Amino acid sequence: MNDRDSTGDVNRARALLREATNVTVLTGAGVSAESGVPTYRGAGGGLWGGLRVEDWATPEGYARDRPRVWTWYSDRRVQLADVRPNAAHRALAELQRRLAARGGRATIVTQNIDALHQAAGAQDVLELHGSLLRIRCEQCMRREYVGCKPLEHGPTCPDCGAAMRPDVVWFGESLPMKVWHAAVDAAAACDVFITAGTSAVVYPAAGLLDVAKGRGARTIEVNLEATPASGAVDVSLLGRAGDVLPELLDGADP
Ligand code: BV8
Ligand code: ZN
Repeated sequence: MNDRDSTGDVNRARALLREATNVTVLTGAGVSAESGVPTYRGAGGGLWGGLRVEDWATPEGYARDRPRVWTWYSDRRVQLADVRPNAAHRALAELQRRLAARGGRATIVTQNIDALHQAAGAQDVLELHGSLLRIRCEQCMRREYVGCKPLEHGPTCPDCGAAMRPDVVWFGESLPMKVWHAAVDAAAACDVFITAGTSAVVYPAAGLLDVAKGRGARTIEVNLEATPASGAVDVSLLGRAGDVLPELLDGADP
């Protein structure tokens, strides 16, 4: 258990969840860290296969060296075959079930591209930055599920013949609009907004906290360390997401 000196904060967060009927959760790489997926920055953050995300997860990086970027995503995809959801993912899927059982709703909005929320049983996950497990056509946007299989270079689109690419949002690229609008709606409609395992530096995702606060939601952060969001939330819980999130569900039904 964490050596947090304020279990009172956990009780406050639990009380907020108990009274909530509509919860929105924004997750980042820290929620998958305990599954062994490296984070991008912050505590324990690392490079991906020696490549800086900001240099290579960009249209310029792709134009510079398509095969290298395909191999980079292929390696990350193949690694996912041995990765399982952790207690944090399972707790959020359970939170969805418990809220649904009492006529409420919990929406999971993730920046992660590892599909681990879905693997843990979460429903209707909003993937702001796409997914490692899909590729899409550069022209007609046809999407294909490829799972964890290695793909050293992109196939061509069966519909229009154009090149396919990883179905991942790169820096400087806009987010999938339908997903983004659904995420903004979920942040605007919730009673409680939880931001978990994110360094809160990548926008527009990090701005969802402000949308929720602006509409009067109470806010909770779960992270190993302080982030730019910490000063703005009602309750900041320092600890591992795999410990803290299940703790929020412990005991009384939130
Ligand atoms: C957009 C997919 C506009 C790729 C990612 C200059 C030029 C261009 C753009 C910008 C610019 N300045 C700002 C921008 C906007 C830019 C941005 O925000 N940049 C940042 C770096 C300043 N954003 C964009 O470009 C976005 N698009 O703005 O479009 C636009 C509009 C219209 C038309 C055209 C354009 C697109 C952003 C998406 C980029 N793609 N990934 C890939 O992964 O290969 S972002 C990348 O960072 C990941 O997706 C990741 O999800 C995201 C955020 O990182 P986190 O999830 O927070 O992970 P991180 O490692 O940072 O932190 C982990 C946290 O967990 C830490 O706090 C750590 O303490 C904690 N932790 C660790 N272990 C645990 C834990 N917590 C709890 N428990 C643990 N066990
Ligand atoms: Zn196509």
